[in-house]
Amino acid sequence: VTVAREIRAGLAEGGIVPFYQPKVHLGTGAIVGFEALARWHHPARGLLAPAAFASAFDDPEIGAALGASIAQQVARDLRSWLASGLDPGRVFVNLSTAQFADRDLAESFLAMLAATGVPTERLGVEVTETVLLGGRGERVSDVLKRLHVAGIRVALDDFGTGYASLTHLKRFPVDEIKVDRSFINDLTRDVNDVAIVTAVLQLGRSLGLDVTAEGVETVEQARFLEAGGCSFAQGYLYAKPTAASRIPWLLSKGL
Ligand code: G
Ligand code: G
Ligand code: MN
Ligand code: NA
Repeated sequence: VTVAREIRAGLAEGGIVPFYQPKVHLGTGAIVGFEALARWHHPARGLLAPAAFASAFDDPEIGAALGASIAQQVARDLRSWLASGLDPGRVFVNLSTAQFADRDLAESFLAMLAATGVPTERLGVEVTETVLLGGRGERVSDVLKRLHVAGIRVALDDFGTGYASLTHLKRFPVDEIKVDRSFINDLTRDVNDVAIVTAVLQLGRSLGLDVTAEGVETVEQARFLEAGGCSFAQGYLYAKPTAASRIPWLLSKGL
């Protein structure tokens, strides 16, 4: 069985779902939103993280359907939390290169939100530099602009791991940057990571972009980031990606 076929079956069975990792405000510790991260309840292999099916996101046959399914499920989860009077903040979904094959990606995304009854202020999208550089630069820029104008925030993911990052900040309508966790891991031990993260935080301040640090695992890392002016953080220090069914509980009790 090819992965694409298995994924198609997984989608049909509703077995590929978003988990949610909280994004917290470093100053207050409050949850300001979530990143949606796909998980696959595989019939034989159990709960799979994306590493086990990463190629599917960019599969020309199945990648777009996979992305659309995750976005649709996120919108439904958001609607249900909002209807219960909860404040989930803003939820970011990851967009893959395959999804940009559709020139009407922005319109489809916005129509899906409108049909589900979720305000655009509740959504964000994350794209990596790989997506920006994927050969559909004009299309990507155009789609992101339309989403941005409609009120959806755009985050540049894995910032610093690609190249020409600074050009991207000019060319694409980026609202925030996410510092890759490879720079956060050894932050309190490695002088190079300190220099890089400090520079990214300064860049964010100069350009008026919010910065989220990914992969924050220790209190020391969080303190360093907060002192450097970092706004938001995600990581195991706060919470792992969590099933949708547990989010109302998380939102009402706090971290
Ligand atoms: O959840 P985990 O840390 O294992 O995710 C690994 C990678 O898979 C991350 O880089 C993340 O961006 C990517 N990923 C997770 N869910 C999605 C998704 O719904 N769409 C896309 N395109 N990538 C995702
Ligand atoms: O590339 P992207 O940022 O979308 O990937 C997020 C991935 O990072 C997810 O697979 C998630 O499970 C993982 N992750 C989230 N927080 C932490 C953390 O604190 N430590 C580690 N090692 N991985 C994390
Ligand atoms: Mn991401
Ligand atoms: Na990332």
